[in-house]
Order: sequence, then structure tokens, then C-alpha cells
Amino acid sequence: MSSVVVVGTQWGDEGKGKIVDLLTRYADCIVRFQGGNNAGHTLVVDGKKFVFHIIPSGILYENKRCMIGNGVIIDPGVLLGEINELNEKGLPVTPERMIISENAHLIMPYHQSMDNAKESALADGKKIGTTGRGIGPCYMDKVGRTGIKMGDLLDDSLFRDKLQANVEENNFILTTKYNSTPVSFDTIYSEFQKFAEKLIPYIGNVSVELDVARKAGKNILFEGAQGTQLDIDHGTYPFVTSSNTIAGNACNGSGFGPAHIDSVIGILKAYTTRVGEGPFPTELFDSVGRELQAKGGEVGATTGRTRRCGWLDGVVAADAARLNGLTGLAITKLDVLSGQATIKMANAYDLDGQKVTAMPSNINQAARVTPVYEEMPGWEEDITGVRTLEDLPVNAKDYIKRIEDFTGIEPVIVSVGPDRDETMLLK
Ligand code: 2SA
Ligand code: GDP
Ligand code: MG
Repeated sequence: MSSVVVVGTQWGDEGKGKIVDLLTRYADCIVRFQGGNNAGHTLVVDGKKFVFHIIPSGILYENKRCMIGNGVIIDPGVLLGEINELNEKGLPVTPERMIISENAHLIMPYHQSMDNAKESALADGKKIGTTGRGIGPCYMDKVGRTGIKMGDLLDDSLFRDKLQANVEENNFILTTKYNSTPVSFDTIYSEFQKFAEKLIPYIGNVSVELDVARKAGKNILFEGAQGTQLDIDHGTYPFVTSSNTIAGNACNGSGFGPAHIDSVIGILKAYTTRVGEGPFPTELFDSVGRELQAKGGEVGATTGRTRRCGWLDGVVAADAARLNGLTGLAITKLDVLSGQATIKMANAYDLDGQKVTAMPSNINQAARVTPVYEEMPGWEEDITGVRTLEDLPVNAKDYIKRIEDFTGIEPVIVSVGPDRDETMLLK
């Protein structure tokens, strides 16, 4: 295995949590490199469900090192809540098991206030449909060089000064532009002193640790969050999240050199979902869409919002193959398609009478394209109990083959249920 990156190929919620959990058995270190607690990664082990927002999914295994890289943004209250919840379930999270980069930025209460104020102020059609977790404003401060880093918790006067300036600036905007409630310096300061006490033992240099691990021949697994079409540069901008979600950011977001990455696994849901606003060419508004939503349990793992559903989009999959340099595919939720008489996959878009084979970067064009579909016969059988490719119905096998031929990427995992065991490892 050595160094493997796992990314979502669509709009997130492809089943990354499940696949990362599965691959963790071969890994020594599991690294989150972008996003924050907007992510919701669900794992089911022996019928027990876990949802992680910040902590790498690998935490369920013993003797693994979980790492939160510099590219991640951290809401300390949420992180401590997640740590406590795991402790209560008898899965202790300790500094021996987890390290947090000193360079990871903190999501502050005013980031959440700004996220919600900005969204409320946008007209329908312009709203992004954010998770309301303060993601955009936190990354704005990071890029604007005013952000507060995890490591600043170790230096009280630095933390105090930065907080003072940020509270002043954010309160000005919150009150004058958005007519919203200001935040209190004193409340935040005292709350963060308590957070610091608990989190300081976890803070360290993730890049140095990764280097030592790599040189010692350890296997490293990078866990992406959200998906390729939500990438700040390459996604359906502005209906995206505020980080780079593609595989290249595994390096930037953790301090690991690109030449040391060995493979990139793209998680591809057998159909498509999107939560939040923005273009979704293969979206279904009919009973098939509703069936996929219900059967797939397509509800946001963080916000509980209903996910929009549609057919598999080959254009999106091909974009993901290129943007991430995919070396393998993990096809998930194939079981959800059982019972569909006909299955469709978009193999191109029609844009004003022209055929296009990549997502247009112009957002109005992306919203206007119509999918060009190819149709395949479906299968009736429940396939959740199937454990080898050979035992799948022939039409399900043909569907997998078609995805492979279209994307040029070999499937390495097929998932037929949420549980760790409901999986076929093909390699
Ligand atoms: P944000 O909050 O600024 O990152 O929102 C910007 C857009 O990114 C989308 N986004 C997501 N899409 C899918 N899954 C995500 N995680 C949760 C989940 C989402 C949930 O696992 O289900 O519970 O609603 C995620 N996080 C961000 C978001 O919907 C906006 O379109
Ligand atoms: P992530 O954000 O990519 O980790 O995905 P989420 O956890 O947000 O959403 C994926 C959902 O699908 C979760 O509820 C998983 O338990 C579930 N899931 C994952 N793989 C499969 C599968 O193969 N079949 C079915 N039916 N559910 C799956
Ligand atoms: Mg999710």
C-alpha cells in the first residue's frame, strides 16, 4: 500500500468514510488534509453506526496514528465533543493516537456567525447552501493572513492579540452590514482557554511526523472530504466548498511531498447525489430520484438535509479521473440500484447544441447543460450479500465494466452495503 489518497469523485458523500475505514486495516497513519466539520463520514461496523466530522475515520482501529493536517480547519468545541463521544463509547482518543497540526486554522464563533449571515443575505438562486459551520469565512481569514492557528493556542499573547483584532473586524461587518448579533471577546477568550487546556497535548508537526513515518516504511492513508466537484478551483464555483478537495491537496494540506504518493483511489457512488445548491446535470425530479433518495438513505450526515439524487454522471467521473490522477475506483452503493429496470449514465453534455465532455467552468453553462445518456438494462436481485464479482447479476457486472471502460480507471473495490463487510476487494 505505502501512501494512498482517497478522494470523492462527485459532490461528496460517496462513501469515503466506509472505504477509508476499510483501507485503514492496511495503514499505519490516517491523515485528514482539508475541510472541517462540514464533512460527515459514516461508518457501520457490526451494525453500529459512527459519524465522524473531524477525526479521521481510522480512529476505530487500535495502534493507528490519526493525523489532522494543516489544511484542515478545526472547530475546537466540535472536535472535543467528538473526542468525548468516542471516549464514552469506550474508544479513547489520546495524544498517543492523534496529532493535530500546529498550522491548522481554528474555526471561531464569528466564522459561523458570518457564514450564516452571508447565506441569509443572499437571494434565492444565489445561496450556496453551506453547512453553516463557518467554513468559508475561516478559509477567507486563512488566505487573508488574519486567521488564528492551532499553534497560537500555545502563545497566549499572540492568541489574545489576534482574537482582539478579529473580533473587532468581524463585529463591525456583522453589525453594520448584516444587522446581526456581535460576538463577545471575553466569552470567546475564556471559552478558548478551556479548549486550549484540553487540546494542547495533541498539537504537533504533522509534516515532520509523516516524514519519519514514511522513512520508516509505514503505510499512510490520506482521507479526503467532500468531493471533486466541490473543489474551490475545479468544482462548480461558486457552489463549492472553500478548500481544494482534489488529491493534490493531500500534499499541501499535510506537508507531504507529491513524489511520495503511490496511488489515488476515487470513490464513485453508482449514482449521483448533491446536497446544497448548484448545478447537477443528471438530477432526477421523478419517482426514480425519490427511490434513490429513500433507498440510499440520502440525508446529510452533518446537517440532516435531504440530498438531491440523479443518475451516474460519466462527465463528472472523467473530470475526477483527470483532476485527481486516479489509479483506482471504489464503486459504492451499487445495491441501491437494484430494482431499476433501466439504468442511465451520462456520457457527455449538450450545451446549446454542442457536445461537451467536461463540466463547463462558466456557472451559467454548467447549469444549462443537458446530459446525453446511454441506457443499460438493470437487475432485480438484492446484491447486498454478494462478495465476489462473479456472483453479481450479469447486468451489474456490465455496468461496472462500462464505468471502467468509460473512465479508463480500474475498479478496485465494489461496495454493496454500508457495513464494513458488505464489500468486494478486487485487488
Ligand atoms: P460549506 O459548508 O461552506 O463547505 O458548504 C459549501 C458547499 O459544500 C457542500 N458540502 C458538502 N456536500 C456534501 N457533503 C458534505 N458533508 C455533509 C454530509 C453535508 C451535510 O456528509 O452529508 O450534512 O449537509 C458537505 N460539506 C460541504 C455544501 O452542501 C455546499 O454546497
Ligand atoms: P462520505 O462523506 O463520503 O463518507 O459519505 P457519507 O457517510 O456522508 O454518506 C454515505 C452513506 O452511504 C453513509 O450513510 C454510508 O453508511 C452509506 N454507504 C456507504 N457505502 C454504501 C453501500 O455500498 N451501500 C449502501 N446502501 N450504503 C452505503
Ligand atoms: Mg458525507
